Amino acid sequence: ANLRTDTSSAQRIFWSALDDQAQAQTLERPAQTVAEQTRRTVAALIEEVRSGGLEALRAITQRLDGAAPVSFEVGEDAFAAAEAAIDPALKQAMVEAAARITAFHKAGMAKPYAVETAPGVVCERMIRPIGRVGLYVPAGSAPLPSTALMLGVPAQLAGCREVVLCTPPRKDGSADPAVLVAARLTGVGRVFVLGGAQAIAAMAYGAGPVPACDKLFGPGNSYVTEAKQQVAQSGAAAIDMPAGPSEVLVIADAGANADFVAADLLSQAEHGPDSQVLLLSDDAGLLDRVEAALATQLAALPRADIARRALSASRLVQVESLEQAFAISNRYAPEHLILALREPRVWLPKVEAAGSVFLGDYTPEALGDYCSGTNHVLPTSGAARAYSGVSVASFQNFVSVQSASAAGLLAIGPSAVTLAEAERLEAHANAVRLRLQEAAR
Ligand code: HSO
Ligand code: ZN
Repeated sequence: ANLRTDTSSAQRIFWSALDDQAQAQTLERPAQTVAEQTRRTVAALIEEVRSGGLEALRAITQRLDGAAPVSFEVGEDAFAAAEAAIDPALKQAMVEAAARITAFHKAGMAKPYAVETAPGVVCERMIRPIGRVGLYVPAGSAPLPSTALMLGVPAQLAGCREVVLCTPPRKDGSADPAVLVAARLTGVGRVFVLGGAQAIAAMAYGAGPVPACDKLFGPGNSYVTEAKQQVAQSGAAAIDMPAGPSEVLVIADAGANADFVAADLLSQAEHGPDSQVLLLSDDAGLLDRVEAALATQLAALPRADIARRALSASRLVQVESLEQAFAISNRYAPEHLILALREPRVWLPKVEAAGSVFLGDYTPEALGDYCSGTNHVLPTSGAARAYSGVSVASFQNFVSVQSASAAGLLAIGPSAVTLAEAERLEAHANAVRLRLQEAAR
């Protein structure tokens, strides 16, 4: 049941032929354990930035990126040069994507509300932007200006007072021009050409020109992810969500287009060798066709090496029914879930846990990655069971407010006294009793 044709193709699996343990193994993400070495390296970098400030940022950047900028902050001239340098078609595509991301995220914004919970007792919830936020836009194997849009737009809609962005330097020490244009488009205030764990440390603690931020957002390599984890743990800054390698799960029926499905699997696989790709289908023929299409399409990809490595750890699973496929998907809780089904919307109620769902043959994940309007910063590694993708709410605090009149206190105060007495918290009871006496007079 566990056929492996060659190292460049995904494993073929018959779900029902597997015992419980093998099924669990099939859905396991590769070990996410951070090497002790990585943990220590990151801790040392954070400490170096904390104690050394600007000088430390220079020394680390010289050491790791091979360039020592005098100033890490991107100036007006660099923004202007970036505007001039990028293809107008790219600029236009980013403008349109930003507009759609804005439209979708704005429609989903929470509203403040007030409820009278008893006569004379009003409870409210007000919304405040998180003051200072730090966005990280990776540029490892490829710069991701789309990530600047995905983080910048909701930060702007939330109205954060200060939005800073860090992105790693290119070989010549400058930032990717498209990332700079994307940052400007979304109203990011300050951009620093600074990458890796040192950027996360700088945004968490403040270092050199980089201000300390309340919350940090964005994807990154294992050092960035570990640094976010460490600054969050120490209480220096909050973070958006736990992060792991990107992943997609496709559920396809017999009528699915094998070329489309293969292309979607490969678009995830090309992100990195550790990307997760799963295909579930109740049709063996479809799985055969996708397997063939994978081989053909893979050969023509510039990032074939990366995609091949990701594919070798990926799985094509034959299921007995689409119901079974949804049960497996919910258990796996994928970051991206593509429903390559004839009636995808009919199946949608079955989805219990997923970061973002793509319905039907004409909604590739790549649309959501760039420009449908949804966010592409999403929970990975099964976090979708309890975490949601980035939204405006990720950049806001929700503050509750209550106010009671004398009548309101008389109405609910006795309950508070009873509860306080049950908990043997006499001062609590007194705080209410004193006022009850006063209000009753
Ligand atoms: N699929 C990635 C996002 C991305 N794709 C950016 C292309 N650029 C993680 O959701
Ligand atoms: Zn992608």
